[in-house]
Amino acid sequence: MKVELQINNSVSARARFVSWAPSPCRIRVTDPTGATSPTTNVAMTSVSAAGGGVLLFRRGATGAFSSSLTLPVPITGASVPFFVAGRRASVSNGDVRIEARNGTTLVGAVKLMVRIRKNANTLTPGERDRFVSAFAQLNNQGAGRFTDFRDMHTNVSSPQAHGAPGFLPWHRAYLLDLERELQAIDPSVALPYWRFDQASPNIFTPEFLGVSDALGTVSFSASNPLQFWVTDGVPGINRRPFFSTAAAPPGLRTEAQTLALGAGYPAFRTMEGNPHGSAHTSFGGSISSIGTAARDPLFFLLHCNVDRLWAKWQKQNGRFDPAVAASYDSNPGNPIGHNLPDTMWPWNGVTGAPRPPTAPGGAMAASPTVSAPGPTPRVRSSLDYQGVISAGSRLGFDYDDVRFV
Ligand SMILES: [Cu+2]
Repeated sequence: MKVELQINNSVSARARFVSWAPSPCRIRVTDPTGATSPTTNVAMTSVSAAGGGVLLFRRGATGAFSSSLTLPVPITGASVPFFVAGRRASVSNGDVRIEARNGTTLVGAVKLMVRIRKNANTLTPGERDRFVSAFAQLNNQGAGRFTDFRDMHTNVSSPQAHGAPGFLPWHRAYLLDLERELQAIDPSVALPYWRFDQASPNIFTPEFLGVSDALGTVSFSASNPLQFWVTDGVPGINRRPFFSTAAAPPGLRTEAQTLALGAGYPAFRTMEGNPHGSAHTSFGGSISSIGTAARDPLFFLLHCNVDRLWAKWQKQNGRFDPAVAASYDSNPGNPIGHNLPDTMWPWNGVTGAPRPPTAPGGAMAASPTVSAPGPTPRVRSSLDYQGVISAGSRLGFDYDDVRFV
């Protein structure tokens, strides 16, 4: 007997990535040879490489998870649904597998990755190098697709993304679009975050995001492909920290202070000023101004932490549901692009006032693992990123310290 395991309801190897939020999966018999009854029990377990990912299973869309799952599977070839969730994050692609057994006989197996956004300061050298390599390839010395991401975040487009409640939803979509492009280059990559309220000395190294001299010129090790970074036709990165990179920048709200801003979104979104803005202006150089910030790869790690803080606040206060008033700031005076039903620029392709004159980059990148938010995300598409309210809203990413259960 043989079975086929479909992760994220797909036979594609590109879909064999899970996070904390459960992934819909299917099992079916592809070869019934040796089966003695119309339905046969198949037991699935999670088998980890050393230090690798760990999986949990459950049969339905609700209920408790467990470390193994036995399902009755018809030998006709009809599919049986189940769910898989990450329990421990992977460090490399395929470092955990599902083994399916009929009795003691192995009848199927697939390798997966529990792909999770992690603290950049604690990445393994392998995780760090794969991220840096994918990011450098996306930039391709100034000739790559990264140009679109740089052009999405400018002074002209700023009102689409800043100074109003859509700040957090817009940047969540922006990071997701970028991360999906990185994953198209290397599917094992997840965007890491810079916890700017903690010392993160391992980020500001020659092997990772580089070391700044007194003028702000960032240098890299000979093996770091970010040494070839080019934006707006200008080689290199200018970043001048006003703090010791062995410590955290001073004057920023800590995570606890940020989460304590309030249980309603209007109070929480004041974090756009501090810590978000304060993190940007703890440097001189491009990252300190909206119009140029996206020239610096560090920008995306900074914003990943901003997004993580929002995720953590959502989890703490139960703020995933766009229909619950406290999940958002639905002021009737919000500008276009900042109301829950509004489509977001540039993915909507809309140009001309009150939208910017151009819409770089086209539609939101598709994912092999999830269908949301679709090519034209709306503000509300960003809220239920784990699929807590509606499983179909799951965006396919998770943070190491923001669990599903
Ligand atoms: Cu921004």
